[in-house]
Amino acid sequence: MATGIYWCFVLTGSFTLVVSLQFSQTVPNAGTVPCPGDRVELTCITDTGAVFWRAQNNAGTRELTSTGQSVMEGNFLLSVIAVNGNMVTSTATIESVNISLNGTTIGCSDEFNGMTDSSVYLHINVTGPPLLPVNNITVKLMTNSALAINWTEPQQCINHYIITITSNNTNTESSTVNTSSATINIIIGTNYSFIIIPIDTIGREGPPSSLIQYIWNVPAQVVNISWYQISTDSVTIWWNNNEAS
Ligand SMILES: *[C@@H]1O[C@H](CO)[C@@H](O)[C@H](O)[C@H]1NC(C)=O
Ligand SMILES: *[C@@H]1O[C@H](CO)[C@@H](O)[C@H](O)[C@H]1NC(C)=O
Ligand SMILES: *[C@@H]1O[C@H](CO)[C@@H](O)[C@H](O)[C@H]1NC(C)=O
Ligand SMILES: *[C@@H]1O[C@H](CO)[C@@H](O)[C@H](O)[C@H]1NC(C)=O
Ligand SMILES: *[C@@H]1O[C@H](CO)[C@@H](O)[C@H](O)[C@H]1NC(C)=O
Ligand SMILES: *[C@@H]1O[C@H](CO)[C@@H](O)[C@H](O)[C@H]1NC(C)=O
Ligand SMILES: *[C@@H]1O[C@H](CO)[C@@H](O)[C@H](O)[C@H]1NC(C)=O
Ligand SMILES: *[C@@H]1O[C@H](CO)[C@@H](O)[C@H](O)[C@H]1NC(C)=O
Ligand SMILES: CC(=O)N[C@H]1CO[C@H](CO)[C@@H](O)[C@@H]1O
Repeated sequence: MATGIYWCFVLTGSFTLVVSLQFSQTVPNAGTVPCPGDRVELTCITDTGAVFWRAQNNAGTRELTSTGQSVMEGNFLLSVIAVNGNMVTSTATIESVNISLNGTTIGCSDEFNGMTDSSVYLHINVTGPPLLPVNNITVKLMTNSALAINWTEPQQCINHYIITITSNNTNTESSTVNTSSATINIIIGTNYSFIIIPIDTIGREGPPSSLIQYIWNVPAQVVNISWYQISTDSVTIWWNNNEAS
């Protein structure tokens, strides 16, 4: 994944000096693809007393050596956060990553060699739009005027959901929730259908659930409600009329 320790053997005369370079994404955790708008931080640790960044479309090298040093290079803020002997810990940060930075590369090296580029490169990943509809939909009648619906988040980076509620096949209204559950007020004798659409952190819509639910001819006193799931995203609810008085 994005993390690793890269070893580099430098032959200097008669002895071998082992130099290590550690370069990985540290915010969010290595291996986690950031959402658009997230802060992204890459950390590079060298033990040569200096860190060499290549952040500007790989053109040009920026050498940093002392604590507190900070410079804007291309899309990255490069900083040295700690120096301990020859060990230099440096970060490259994007405060708010956007999709146009997807695939941007940045290199880090522990040495500067004019002829050969010894940098290790990482490329910035940013999540694409939501591709999956919500799943594991559960419907539960709370009272005879309130229905609780919940579902599981289809993937990361979902900011909120839009629930479209259609009653008696005529009136349609939308409701926004930022949890994966909702309580819907229902009126007896009304048929309802619901569609849930996930929206990500920058407003991109995911696919709608094909959730089609109907509630019909609800008696005044509901004594037995049932629901069944036709598929992972389709639920039909019904009341058992016979048991209502
Ligand atoms: C971005 O994704 C590629 C391919 O999965 C991976 O090799 C690379 O390490 C990732 N970059 C970061 C910073 O995690
Ligand atoms: C994406 O972020 C970079 C760096 O902050 C900025 O230069 C660029 O204009 C942004 N692009 C868009 C489309 O917002
Ligand atoms: C970023 O690139 C990867 C492939 O390298 C792609 O899967 C992903 O959808 C892209 N993200 C955006 C926001 O386009
Ligand atoms: C949805 O609610 C039911 C109880 O009504 C609960 O058992 C289930 O774990 C909940 N699912 C989610 C994804 O929260
Ligand atoms: C509700 O749906 C049922 C089954 O499709 C239908 O028989 C009934 O007439 C509908 N009621 C209303 C008020 O639309
Ligand atoms: C969404 O969550 C925030 C807190 O994270 C809260 O202030 C806001 O009221 C919520 N909005 C909705 C529509 O639930
Ligand atoms: C739906 O139709 C039924 C039967 O005509 C009616 O009793 C009920 O009030 C209607 N519901 C709404 C929300 O208009
Ligand atoms: C609800 O109705 C179903 C089907 O008629 C029946 O099998 C079930 O036992 C009933 N549940 C209760 C709690 O009455
Ligand atoms: C908790 C739970 O029931 N998770 C299921 C949600 O649906 C997916 C498939 O759509 C299942 O793989 C999960 O086990």
